[in-house]
Parts: sequence; C-alpha cells; structure tokens
Amino acid sequence: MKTQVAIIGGGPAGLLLGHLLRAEGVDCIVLERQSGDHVLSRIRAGVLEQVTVGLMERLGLDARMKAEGLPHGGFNLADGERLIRIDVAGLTGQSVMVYGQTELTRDLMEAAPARALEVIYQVSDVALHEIDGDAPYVTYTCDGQARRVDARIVVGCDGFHGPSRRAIPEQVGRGFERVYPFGWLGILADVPPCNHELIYANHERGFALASMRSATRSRYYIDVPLTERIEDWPDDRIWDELAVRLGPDAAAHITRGPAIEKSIAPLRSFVFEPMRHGSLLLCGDAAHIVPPTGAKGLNLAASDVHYAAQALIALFRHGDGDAVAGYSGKALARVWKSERFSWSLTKLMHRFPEDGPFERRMQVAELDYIASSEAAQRAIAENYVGLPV
Ligand code: RFL
Ligand code: PHB
Repeated sequence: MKTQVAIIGGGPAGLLLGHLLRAEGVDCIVLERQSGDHVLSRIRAGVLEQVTVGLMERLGLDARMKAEGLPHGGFNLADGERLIRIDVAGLTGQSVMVYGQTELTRDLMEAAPARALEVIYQVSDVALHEIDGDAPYVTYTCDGQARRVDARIVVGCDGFHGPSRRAIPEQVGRGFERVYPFGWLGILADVPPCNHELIYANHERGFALASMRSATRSRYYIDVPLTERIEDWPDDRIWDELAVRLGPDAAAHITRGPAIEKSIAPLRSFVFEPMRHGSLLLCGDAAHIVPPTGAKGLNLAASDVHYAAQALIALFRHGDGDAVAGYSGKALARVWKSERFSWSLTKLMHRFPEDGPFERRMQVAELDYIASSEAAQRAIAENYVGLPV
C-alpha cells in the first residue's frame, strides 16, 4: 500500500491530523493498535482550549460539542477555607469548553468513513523503517497478515508508550523528564457536579479536583502515593476524602453515586527533542507528557497537530519542504510553555512528601499573591485558556 502520510495511533491526535489532511486532499492512513471501542473506553481529558475547539470548528465537526459541551468562563483554586476564582473570561475575553476527550474522539471516529479517512484498527507489530530518508515505510500485522505501507512522511501519534519516538536514533534525540511522587485517583459518576465551575484544592491531606463532563456526570480526582492500589479505594472512601479535601462548602453540595470508572494515573513531565527526525514527525503524548493539573495534554496534542497539518499541507500542496523542517522548533516553543504552566500549577496545588514548612509557606504566599493581584490572575487565566498558536 502507498500513501502520502502514514499516521501511527488513532487517539485524538492521530484522528484530528487525519481529518485535517483529508480536508485538504492529502492522502493518509491511520494505524491503531486497539479497537475503536477500547480507544473510547479511556476516560481522560475534560477541558478543551480555544485552539482545540477551533480545529473542530474548522472541520465542521463541532455540532455536538456546541450542543452538549459546557463553556466555562472561570475556575477556582481552593486553599483551606479560601476559594480564589480565576475569571478567565473577564481577564482574557475567552473561555474553555468542558467536553470529554471520549466525546471528541467519538466525533472524529464517526466522521471518518464519510470523509474517506481510513483508520485500520487492531494492528500489531507496528515498526518504522528508513525514516532518515525520503521514502520511509511502516510494517504491521493485521488479521494475522504481515502488511507494509510506503509513505513520504510518517507521523507518530502513538502516545507515550508507542514505537515512533523510539525509532529516533539515541544520539539524535534527548528526553527531559520529571516524575512526581504521586498519582491522581480519578472517579467518574453519574451525579450532578458539586459546583458549576472546576475547583482545584490544596488541602493538608492532599490535592483534590472537582470537575465534570455534563450537568449530570461528575469527574473528581485526589492525589495518592504511587504505592496505592485502586482495590483499596472503595467508592465511599473516595467520596469521604473528596469531602474533606474540597472543603465544607463544596462538600455540602457533593452528590455521591457509584463509580462508572475508577483508576490511578501517575504524574509526569516529559519532553522529547527534537519532534522531527528525517521523515518522522511526533505529535501529542508521543513527544511530551504534562501532569494533568493544567488540563494541557490533549490541547498540546491539538496544537502540535495544527502545526504538523500546516507543514504537511505546505509540503504536499505547494512543494514547500521548509515547513516540515521548521515543525519541531515551532511545536516545542509552545510545548515548553505549557510544560512550565502545568509544572508550576502542580507545585502550587500539591503537598510533596519532601516539602517542609518553608515550601508550604511559599505555597501560601503565592496563593495570597494570586488572590490579591489581577496581574497574577491574568497570567494564570491566559495560560489556562491556552496560549496562541
Ligand atoms: P493517546 O490518547 O495516548 O493516543 C495514542 C494512540 O496510539 C495508539 N498506539 C498505537 N497504535 C499503533 N501501534 C502502536 N504500537 C501503538 N501504541 C499506541 C494508542 O492505542 C492510542 O489510541 O495520545 P494522543 O492522541 O497524543 O492524545 C493525548 C491525550 O490523550 C492526553 O494528553 C490527555 O488525555 C491528557 N489529559 C488531559 N489533557 C487535557 O488537555 N485536558 C485535561 O483535562 C486532561 N486530563 C489527561 C487528563 C490525562 C489523564 N490520564 C489518564 C493520563 C486526565 C487524566 C487522568
Ligand atoms: C477532567 O475533567 O478530567 C480534568 C479537568 C481538569 C484537569 C484535569 C482533568 O486539569
């Protein structure tokens, strides 16, 4: 098989890129290891930046998002008794959209056949070849048969554990990493949210986040040591902990219900440089990971895809190879800024086991400053809503 762009990974990054390329008449194929149902069963991001919303609008795939998504003009930082509201809309003139990654992925998946975007599910043994030159190819197994797809460009949208990043020779690439000493235990339940906006709480017992998917579906998180096992967290224990950490006002409005999904995700900051080598481009979690505190992971994947699509359209429509050469620099400039924001919000809102009274005083002083300074709130708001692409 021959195509212009072979995309590895059919998560949000791979599907979004596939659609943007097909919309401009560029040939591509998406190879996904899992089934479509499995991809949709992963409960992940919930907050979309303007850039992500804008890409769905450009594709004309925003109808359900506009009907069912919840535009949020602010969010809250809680610290003990205090609630600091960040007026994102007032400070930036923009808002974020609460719409689950699962729903966005479903919209992209369902639109694929009608737009001639070919996605092959349940492929295994994906391997990249000859990415140093102009004629790379990808081999894989499907239905027990060995297959090969020849392309001009390969794009790795295969997440943190996929094979694409590992295909870049060790002497060419470098990873920068920070692993955090805790994970987020998430619970999804069909109950109304305790507050109409998100609350990120720093309590002496640890971090908590009150989020949502809709007016009737809530998503909550608490941070736990990495040694914790999900089996040791029956639903009631999670609800009890959330009620303490989120504070009495939020607790009074928590509706408890059985978990539809429950899992522990480790927290990591990671950036791989460069994001292009030869004919291989990396997008999304394949190239970088942020801790979820800033709600940036999916949105960074979307901004990478925006830059990658621009570069590939320039190459295939206008014969301009410079854009592909410039992809990594452009994408990384935005990636590092989102990494900084996610890392700083994580530091501000979590109790690290190694921290002592000095570090705690620093958190309190920073929260005091944020509470009293519009400039500080504006800096948080413009990062939260998403820096321009
Ligand atoms: P994905 O979603 O991991 O998709 C990669 C796809 O590649 C496939 N794959 C392979 N395919 C073929 N061959 C192979 N060998 C393959 N290996 C892997 C996988 O099956 C998969 O389908 O990466 P992508 O597309 O880059 O998207 C990134 C986002 O999923 C991720 O950054 C976000 O979910 C992060 N994130 C959040 N991001 C936000 O913007 N806002 C949020 O509110 C937010 N909350 C979160 C989050 C991530 C979380 N977890 C669980 C990590 C909350 C949580 C709890
Ligand atoms: C979510 O709703 O899953 C969510 C929201 C905000 C975050 C992270 C996750 O910062």
